Amino acid sequence: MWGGNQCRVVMAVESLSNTLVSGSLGGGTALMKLGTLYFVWLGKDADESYKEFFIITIFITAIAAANYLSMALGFGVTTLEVENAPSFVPIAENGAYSLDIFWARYSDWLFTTPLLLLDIALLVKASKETIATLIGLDVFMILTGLAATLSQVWINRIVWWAVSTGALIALLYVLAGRVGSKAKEMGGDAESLFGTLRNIIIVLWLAYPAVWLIGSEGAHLIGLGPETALFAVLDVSAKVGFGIVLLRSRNVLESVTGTETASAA
Ligand code: RET
Repeated sequence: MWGGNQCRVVMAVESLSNTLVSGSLGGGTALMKLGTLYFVWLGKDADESYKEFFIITIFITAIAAANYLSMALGFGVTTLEVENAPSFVPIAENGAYSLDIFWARYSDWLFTTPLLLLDIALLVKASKETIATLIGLDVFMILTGLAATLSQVWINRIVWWAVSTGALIALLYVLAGRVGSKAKEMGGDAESLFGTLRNIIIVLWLAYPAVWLIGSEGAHLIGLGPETALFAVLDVSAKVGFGIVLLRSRNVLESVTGTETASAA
């Protein structure tokens, strides 16, 4: 049995973790909302020819703000019983534990990750086939990631995680390969803006499966508090950071869409 002191330490750690969870969700909501307002303001005098980039990016942060709000208010959360966990999962007792799942992450990512890819694909005027391939792989990645998160037998969680990670690697391969060569054809500022956005995607997106694996959804090496904070930093950087880089490059958007009018004429 635990003594009073140990009990107090556990309670202190728990309340610290709860603070980190609610702080990250509240902070995430606020930053996504601010990002949305900033993009609306930036786009107020955007030309029709490149307005689509503003519309897509505003939806990305607005959808994320709504999903973050739902998690912060406790709506986008559910509890799951996991069994047959290996002994290195610290919270498992006889292989079983109950897990808080933020399903609203997936309803966020299901819509916002395709929109991010659409932004970068439209920038280099990728073909419809390439856009369909990217978005198909992306939706497959998020839905198999959801299967990982909702699986109740521990090893199945890891199997689905591996399937989802395979889709992410294929997606990044298409982005760097096929979409990259389209960017090379365009050259100039468009190519270098593409390079920056592609690097943001490669670095940040690869961190998601890593956080999932070490976090509460995988091996539970870090608790729900740090995991929620890490996801919030990744989400804000991958959406608001990405949007700032893209939408503040108005001259590039102008030149990309300007060429389109010229070549159509
Ligand atoms: C999961 C778990 C299973 C394995 C993989 C994942 C990848 C998620 C990614 C999410 C990207 C989200 C973004 C949000 C924008 O803010 C589902 C975590 C591969 C890549 C960019």
